Amino acid sequence: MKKKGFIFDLDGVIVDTAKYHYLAWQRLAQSLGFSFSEVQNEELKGVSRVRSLEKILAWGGVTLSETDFKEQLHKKNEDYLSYIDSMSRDELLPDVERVLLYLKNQGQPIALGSASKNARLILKKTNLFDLFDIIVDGTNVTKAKPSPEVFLVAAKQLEIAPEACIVFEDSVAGIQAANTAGMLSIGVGEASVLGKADRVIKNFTELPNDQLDQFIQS
Ligand code: B16
Ligand code: MG
Repeated sequence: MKKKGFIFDLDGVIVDTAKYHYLAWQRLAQSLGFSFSEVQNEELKGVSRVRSLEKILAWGGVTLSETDFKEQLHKKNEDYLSYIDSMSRDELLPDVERVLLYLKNQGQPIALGSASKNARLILKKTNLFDLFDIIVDGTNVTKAKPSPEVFLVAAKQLEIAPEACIVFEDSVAGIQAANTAGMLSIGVGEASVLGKADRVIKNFTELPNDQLDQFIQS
């Protein structure tokens, strides 16, 4: 059996947490006296916590001292974690567990490639932790997406060549990262947003097991 490296983003691909990041950031912006649009929010997906706050403050024309910046980061994460706290397995995105289990049963290497520092917590909460051979998250990388670092580190740890890796991503920055890494990029979401991906699916119901077999054999 051939082996491919299957690399999954977390927020917006495995769990429906992108909406919680949005709510928490929006609440933070409003507390500073402005708001931002859903279109702008697309630019925050896959982007690190620090970089996200820098972008939001620039949109609102707000400057903070280093201490206040750190405090806002902390507050945002506390707010986000309060949503995560009441999250259940119902928030797994459609068919993602079927895909993970099928790949696992086929002996395919599986990695997480996420910008989130909360990734391990969320995987444990949703009982998916053990399905991953490798986890690379915001605590393991120095360069955020669109740098390919997170996916290249995952490929290296899986011991699979980048050209034999398939990345599932919901963010523009993540698709760019996968493309730069020389991997097959599968966008999960809207084709109008993820046009640079090699292929776009709305969700995993569009990837039946025979399509996964084709990825493995290709
Ligand atoms: P945290 P992903 C990313 O996760 C999110 O898309 C992005 O919105 C978030 O700012 C980033 O993680 C950092 O997350 O604040 O939990 O460390 O999509 O790369 O799995
Ligand atoms: Mg994501």
